Amino acid sequence: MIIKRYIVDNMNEAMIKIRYELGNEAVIVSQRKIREKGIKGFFRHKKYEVTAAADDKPKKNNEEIIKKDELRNEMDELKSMMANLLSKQSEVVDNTKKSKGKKLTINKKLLENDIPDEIIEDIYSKVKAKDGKNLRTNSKQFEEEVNNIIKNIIKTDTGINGRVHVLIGPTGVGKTTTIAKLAGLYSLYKNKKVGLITIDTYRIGAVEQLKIYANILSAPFGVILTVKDIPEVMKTMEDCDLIFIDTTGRNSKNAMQVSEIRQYIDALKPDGIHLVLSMTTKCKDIKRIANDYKIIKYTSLILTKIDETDTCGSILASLYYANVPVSFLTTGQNVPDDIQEAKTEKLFNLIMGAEQ
Ligand SMILES: Nc1nc2c(ncn2[C@@H]2O[C@H](COP(=O)(O)OP(=O)(O)OP(=O)(O)O)[C@@H](O)[C@H]2O)c(=O)[nH]1
Ligand SMILES: [Mg+2]
Repeated sequence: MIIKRYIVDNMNEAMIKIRYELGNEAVIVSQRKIREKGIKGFFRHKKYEVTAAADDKPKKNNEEIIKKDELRNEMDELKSMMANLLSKQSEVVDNTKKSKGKKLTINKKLLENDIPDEIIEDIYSKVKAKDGKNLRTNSKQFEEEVNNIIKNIIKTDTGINGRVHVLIGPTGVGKTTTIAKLAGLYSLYKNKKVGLITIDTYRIGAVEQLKIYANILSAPFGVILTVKDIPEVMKTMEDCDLIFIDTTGRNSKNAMQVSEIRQYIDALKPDGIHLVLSMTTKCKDIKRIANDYKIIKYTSLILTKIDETDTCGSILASLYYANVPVSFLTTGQNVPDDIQEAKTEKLFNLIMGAEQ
């Protein structure tokens, strides 16, 4: 308990002083009017003597002050910690931005050429696995390794091995036109006797389309209506060095239609099954088509309409998802000129956008 005496001019002054020094809980124990001693006191105003008591208030106030000081210190500490953290965080953000920036410069070429993220990530992880995690993504060496891995994905199988070749693939990708180009290439430039067969009796005009090319090239021509016709039609082509067989374009999403083509192929037992893919197709669709057609065990890819696209990531996507070599590229509508055998360097340049 603290007891304190105040000499004040009025009670208002007493209350202010008591509250300030002893706190709100202080009580006034006594109050009385007084005069100062001596003759001077007689002429002065009266004063009040007020006695107040409080329960350990000042001590409590001191504790509060101490606690407040501690709190302030802690707050200051927290503030400086926060400031520290924030500056570190912005450093991290800056570094991430920087590393993203660096990665982007290497990715740029791949991304600009529409190479799917999935393939880019796989290439990057292969480089990292090969050369350790220390290789900087913006280094020349890293870029060279990326190029090497892309070149390893590119497989080519130039030329037509064996006698019988079937072209399969989605609708409108250029199967019939490519058969005409191949027939022209091998009969006109490589002196082969070429026979043409179609099993595409589904689409109106499809038979006529190939027959016209056969007539121009003076090549034997046959139509297979059912699987049973195969031996007979093949017999008419006995003297041919090469036989190209055209099929109906099929949406790979329709498994029934794809397996229908497969029945013919199982019976034909061709030496080469060429999946024809247009390079104007989205990479995501190429992935699906390449997978859906795998039930027909295609042996090579013919990539068409290279002339119709500015980005050839679709070439890498085709190779990556199909995992068979590319045999030919076609680059326009002209029969037979707009076709060429696939070469690694050419494909690489197209993929990296170095060649249009
Ligand atoms: N620009 C360009 N057009 C092509 C190329 N190859 C084929 N075409 C064109 O693509 C169109 C379709 O060609 P087709 O040969 O009929 O295609 P298809 O795959 O046989 O079509 P379906 O039998 O209906 O499945 C035609 O207009 C061709 O001239 C090419 O390399 N470049
Ligand atoms: Mg066709």
